[in-house]
Amino acid sequence: MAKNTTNKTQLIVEMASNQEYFGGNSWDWISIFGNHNLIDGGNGNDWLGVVGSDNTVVGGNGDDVLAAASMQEYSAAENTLDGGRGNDTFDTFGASASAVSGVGALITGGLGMDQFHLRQNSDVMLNNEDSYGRESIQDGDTIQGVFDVITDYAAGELLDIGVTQLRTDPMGLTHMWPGHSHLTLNDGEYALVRGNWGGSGEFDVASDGADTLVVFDFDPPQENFFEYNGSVVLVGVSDAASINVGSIPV
Ligand SMILES: [Ca+2]
Ligand SMILES: [Ca+2]
Ligand SMILES: [Ca+2]
Repeated sequence: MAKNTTNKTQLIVEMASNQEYFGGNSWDWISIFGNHNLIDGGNGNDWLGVVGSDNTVVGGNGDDVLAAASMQEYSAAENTLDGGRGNDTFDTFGASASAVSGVGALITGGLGMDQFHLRQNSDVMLNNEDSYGRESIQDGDTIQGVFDVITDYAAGELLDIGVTQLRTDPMGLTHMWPGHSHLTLNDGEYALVRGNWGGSGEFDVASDGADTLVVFDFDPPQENFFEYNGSVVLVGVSDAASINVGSIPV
């Protein structure tokens, strides 16, 4: 399909893979279930959603909603969301299998005051064996998980992660043999970890790092050995005071 310059609203809901969809100048609703697709909303305030992996969603001009849900059981979703100009809203959902790492949604807000509603859950853990037996994380540890990533988070943009209680104590560890430890938060807490994002599903803990990883426990209470956690990398964000955690009004 070629670029779309019509002014007619399109409503598209399809199962597809390896396809391209282009919205026109009006508002469009495009919702695709499948992998390796391109969805470009064009101008207007569009609603664009994908369920699957390796999809690219482009909002373009307008105040768009871009949503990505993972449906995979064994791999990270690796969807790319690009909001473009306008005050865009991003939604992520999904859960990954145990011990999987990678990127859930790679998000670029673009121009405007964007907001982020993130509910991607994964097995967030330390994968360096020397963490075994320690009480908490420290510089030099490597956190692994399926991270959402915001490449251009700007100070004050609203981050809705389902919890609002900042943990000020160091995160605890639940040790699992062989050689890894799960990050442990109380239900309803989030924590900020400074470090350096490795470009995929690894984050190196360093108190003078260039990036911040937000880890959050938005699950209903579970009394298992360990819980999955949400996680989002804020690339290039090192000032905790610039991070605005709250709730997007519905
Ligand atoms: Ca459009
Ligand atoms: Ca936009
Ligand atoms: Ca934007």
